[in-house]
Amino acid sequence: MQVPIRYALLGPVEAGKSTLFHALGGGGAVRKTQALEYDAQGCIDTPGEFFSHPRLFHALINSTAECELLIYVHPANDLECRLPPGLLDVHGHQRVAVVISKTDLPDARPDAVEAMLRERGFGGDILRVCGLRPDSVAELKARLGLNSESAASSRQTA
Ligand SMILES: Nc1nc2c(ncn2[C@@H]2O[C@H](COP(=O)(O)OP(=O)(O)OP(=O)(O)O)[C@@H](O)[C@H]2O)c(=O)[nH]1
Ligand SMILES: [Mg+2]
Repeated sequence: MQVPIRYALLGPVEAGKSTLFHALGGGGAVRKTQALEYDAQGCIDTPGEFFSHPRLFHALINSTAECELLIYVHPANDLECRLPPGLLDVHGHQRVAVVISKTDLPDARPDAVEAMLRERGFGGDILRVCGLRPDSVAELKARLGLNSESAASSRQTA
């Protein structure tokens, strides 16, 4: 039997996490996220505040421990990264993906943001998305390996 990959969305306030969560199939209304929100598969949307307050890091780390994939979402018009170094590396088994969001904004500077994130030590693929465009979200979903039809996107059980 195949079970969908469980992922968690993390990133600053207003990065577009809930918009993505909804578009990726997590359901629920997109409104200010007040607490951890789970979909039926156990995927998690987190409030940006969890990510900004060091006192809440342990909650973030513990509650996302069961996820195979952490998706760090960073807006294309924000040249500052407040991600504490190493926060996403606590659980060695997790894949970490970086997504630059809101690429449609007039002040979006995805190349500069990507360079800044690389300087902060993010290796691997840095993907881009406009969470308001279904085609862009579909492409992101495929690149993250989250398409449920694809065998590679699922973890095998039994
Ligand atoms: N232009 C544009 N606006 C977006 C995009 N994604 C989200 N937004 C808007 O940005 C605002 C914040 O989006 P959310 O998805 O709620 O952001 P969030 O990261 O979940 O925010 P918190 O829950 O507060 O941490 C909303 O008004 C969205 O409609 C995008 O790709 N482009
Ligand atoms: Mg939210």
